[in-house]
Amino acid sequence: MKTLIKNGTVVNATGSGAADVIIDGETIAAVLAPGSTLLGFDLEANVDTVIDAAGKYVIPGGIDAHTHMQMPFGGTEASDTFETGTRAAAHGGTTSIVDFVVQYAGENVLDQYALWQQKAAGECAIDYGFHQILSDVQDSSLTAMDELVAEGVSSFKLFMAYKGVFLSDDGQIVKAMQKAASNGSMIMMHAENGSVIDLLVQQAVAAGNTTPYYHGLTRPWQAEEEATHRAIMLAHLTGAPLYVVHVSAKQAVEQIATARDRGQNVFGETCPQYLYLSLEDQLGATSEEWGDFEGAKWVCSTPLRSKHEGHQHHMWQSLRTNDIQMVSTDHCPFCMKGQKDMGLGNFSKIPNGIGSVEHRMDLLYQGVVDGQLSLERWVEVTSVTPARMFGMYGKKGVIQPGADGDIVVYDPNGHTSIGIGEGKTHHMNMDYSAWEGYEIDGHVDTVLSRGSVVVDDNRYLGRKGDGKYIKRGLSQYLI
Ligand code: DUC
Ligand code: ZN
Ligand code: ZN
Repeated sequence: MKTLIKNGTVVNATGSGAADVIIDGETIAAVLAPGSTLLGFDLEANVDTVIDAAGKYVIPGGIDAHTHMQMPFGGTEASDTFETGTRAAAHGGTTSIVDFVVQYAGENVLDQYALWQQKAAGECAIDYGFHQILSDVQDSSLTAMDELVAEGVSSFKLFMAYKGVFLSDDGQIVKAMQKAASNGSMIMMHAENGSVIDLLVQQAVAAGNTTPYYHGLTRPWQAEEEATHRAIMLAHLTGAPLYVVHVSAKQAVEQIATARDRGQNVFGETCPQYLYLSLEDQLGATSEEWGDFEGAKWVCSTPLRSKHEGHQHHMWQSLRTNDIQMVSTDHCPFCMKGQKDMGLGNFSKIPNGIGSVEHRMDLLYQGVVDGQLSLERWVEVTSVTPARMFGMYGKKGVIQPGADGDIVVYDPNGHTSIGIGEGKTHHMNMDYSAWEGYEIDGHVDTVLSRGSVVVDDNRYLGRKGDGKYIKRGLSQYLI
């Protein structure tokens, strides 16, 4: 099967220009000047499929390096399965995800890894890799870290919050960091001070402050800044590379920027919710159906921040200046009915998470339209850097000969209405959209995963099980 994508503007991180792309089987075979013949060969007559991308961008498929499909969490399970979540991702121009194997305290890391491989096998619409969550860091977890790196799991997420569920104490964190420093893997950190948060939550609930808004107030930016600083210091002590996930507070960004200026291997990820949504949106949210519980739709951790404190502006700026390197979603969807509503009368029982895997490429493209990012930086923060950060670049994250044929044809003159209301839609397994009402000045037209068209003009043409496991290497940012 040979495909020619002609007349488009190919966008890589290093620049963009008119080019035709030929895909042979699953792999990009050539990127040529528009209308080229190859040694006199009439390309168009010798391929099976021609996609006309005139007036459109041809970009490397999106890579969402932070998703939680069917994750058991908060007394329930994230509502997207590997099947539904990866299909939704494909609709939105994401052709690879990196999800998280979960090891809760007391569980065996390698058993959990085998379980997650089973859960995903034969289910995914697009390619997928895994990070490994470590909760308690047992001796066997440390040896498992070496084995997992050989399996292509080269990054390990630790938590400084969620005591009794995920939290590792500082000694456990240091042990895992020492191992990462020795085997070249990446430590990912959920950086919030869990003890402080637990106390504030307890006090708020005791005082009768139980609506979703208090979720944000009891997870203040100081708790994020403090934990980010501590994680950076522990990484410095051990020599481990550190990737701080879902950064929402500008003060946490400043900690990351300072460490980077010092030459430390510290990286930061933010998510669309911290670029667009605020605590005030959550406070003001009300509906006939849910009253002030409507705000539960946006309960996630780290939480939304106040728009009066300048976090959103700072986050866009940090993406431009590379103080923050990339954007993932932390896709962790829950339905309002039967899941989020477990927290009616007590916000601390609301399962934490927002679903965005389908909308990341569009929401970040809107940043290009709004003058927040260049076209190339859009591709960089959504595809190129995730590929480099997590050992996939070359195959993923670039349009060049030898790379996988993971390509999105994006129409800058198209339009996307996000949500679930009349005439709008999404494909995530959720009974609401955290993004309802967002209008995007662009559209994902055609999505190819390893050379096969999986989405065309909003129609899904792939099959579950098309997606293959990505055996990742070490981060390409480390020396
Ligand atoms: N934050 C969330 O909002 N959901 C899943 C886990 C996390 O850290
Ligand atoms: Zn987290
Ligand atoms: Zn997460």
